[in-house]
Amino acid sequence: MLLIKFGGSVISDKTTYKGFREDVVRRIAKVLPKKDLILVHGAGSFGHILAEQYRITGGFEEWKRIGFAKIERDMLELNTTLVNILVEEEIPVVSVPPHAFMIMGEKQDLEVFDYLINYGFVPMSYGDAVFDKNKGINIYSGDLLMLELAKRYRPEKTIFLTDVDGIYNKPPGEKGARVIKKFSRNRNARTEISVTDVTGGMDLKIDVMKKIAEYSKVFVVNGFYPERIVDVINDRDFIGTVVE
Ligand code: IP8
Repeated sequence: MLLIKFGGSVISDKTTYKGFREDVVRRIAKVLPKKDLILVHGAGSFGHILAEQYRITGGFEEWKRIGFAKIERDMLELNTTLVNILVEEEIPVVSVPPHAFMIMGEKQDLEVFDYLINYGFVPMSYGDAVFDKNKGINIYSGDLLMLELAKRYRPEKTIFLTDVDGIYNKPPGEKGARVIKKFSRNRNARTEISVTDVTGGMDLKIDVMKKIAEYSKVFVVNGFYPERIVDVINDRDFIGTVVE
């Protein structure tokens, strides 16, 4: 079993509201296996811009209602666009929208994933605007969903597709920045990479990856080079980071 997350910055241009990277997604779709696969995608500019504008993580207030509705709509649009491309490649993807199966702060019911997997489908879920037991509404990050799925299905490999070459020792682009090939889950390093994700950015991501590494081998690979996914799948030397 393979668990893959399409990072929001891979599938969308994070600076342009709903800027979709169709060419990138099509190239990735061509190298994905057609079974024993669970997919999750991030929100990118289909979710984070409005989530910040409407301060969704701050909980429910009347004025946020339309913002919440717009995020739900935009995430469904992004998800459907992805599903279309993957189904064109003959991958039997079935969409599982988080707002319909989970409430934050409550036990989540992942049983539908069991059915999908047992019947050979490829479940595709995502980071979403969801209901929250305490705050009313909230944002559920695809990274946290990755953790739940890794715990439940113990995939052999978990791959995070990002817009950089892996986990760096310092922000990519800075002098001396290099990709860390093996990142130990016991390592305490903090990155200084600044991102505007409402769901916590790179530090939270690394924390989640370290937790997932308890259940699965975790890889961080640049999604703009799909051949690197093929290398990881085939146990070949690859450009990226392994968290173990
Ligand atoms: O991009 C965030 O999911 P993520 C979901 O996986 C929204 O952190 C709607 C902002």
